[in-house]
Amino acid sequence: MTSETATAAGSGRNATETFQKKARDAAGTVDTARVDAVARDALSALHDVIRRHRLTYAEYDALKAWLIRVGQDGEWPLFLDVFIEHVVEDVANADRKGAVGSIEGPYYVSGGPEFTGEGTLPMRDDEAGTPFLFQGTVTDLDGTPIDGAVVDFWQADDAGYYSQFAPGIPEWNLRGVCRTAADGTFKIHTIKPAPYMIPHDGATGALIEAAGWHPWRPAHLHLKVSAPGKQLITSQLYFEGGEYVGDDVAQAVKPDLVLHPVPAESGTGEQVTYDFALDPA
Ligand code: MBD
Ligand code: FE
Repeated sequence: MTSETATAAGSGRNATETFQKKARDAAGTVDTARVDAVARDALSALHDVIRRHRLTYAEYDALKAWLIRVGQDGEWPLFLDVFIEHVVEDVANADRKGAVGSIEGPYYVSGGPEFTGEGTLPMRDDEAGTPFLFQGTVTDLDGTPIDGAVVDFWQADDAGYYSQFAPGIPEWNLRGVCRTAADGTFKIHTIKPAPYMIPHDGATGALIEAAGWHPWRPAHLHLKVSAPGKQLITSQLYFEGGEYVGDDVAQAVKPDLVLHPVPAESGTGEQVTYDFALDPA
């Protein structure tokens, strides 16, 4: 154990820095008419909520204090990805014919350790959790396997912590990039994650508690699947019968994303086969 403990502000700071590195180039690309239309409607929706609920000054001040705290805790990535991103994802991927998407969330890092065909994610010698083989084939929409497609994979550990966002975990723990073999297949050896409580000792948790909601997400795997000439898909996978599959705080579960694992052929742990068909770019 390290002396540092995982805190919402700690993971929030890392998530904010990670996003700022990734998003620097996106600033300034939105045109004036679009900002006018969207910002006007967003504000007008909020004005309507204030009128309908007859918001008091005390409530307005509580909101202001809370918004300030979200920033101070570095929790804008967490709050937005938990409560807003699922709708953005639905809109963005509505026209796809292939693999079903889900939200990215705040804890993706590019540049994970790479392997081809089959490999084991970096993990500690005593990594807790049921051994789990996640395998499948990446194809185009016609079902033709894609050689060298990329399955970029990340997940929380058995205690619900992500490497690089909680302290004391090896840098690339439970993260990795698998290139498919010539026949389009991938085999990723990992552990089965546990249900996951989003960091809740910060501003996002304060809202959840004040509203009487819960901070849980079902156990999930994260991935980005891509290949040259194809659209990258960002998704998540869940486990049949898992707690919170029907009640995800981030509303990011879809029926097609629920896995049905079976006992592993190796005799140890579980395995599942899940295929991805990629839409053309
Ligand atoms: C997560 O692990 C996650 O996947 C999302 C969407 C939000 C917070 C934490
Ligand atoms: Fe997650």
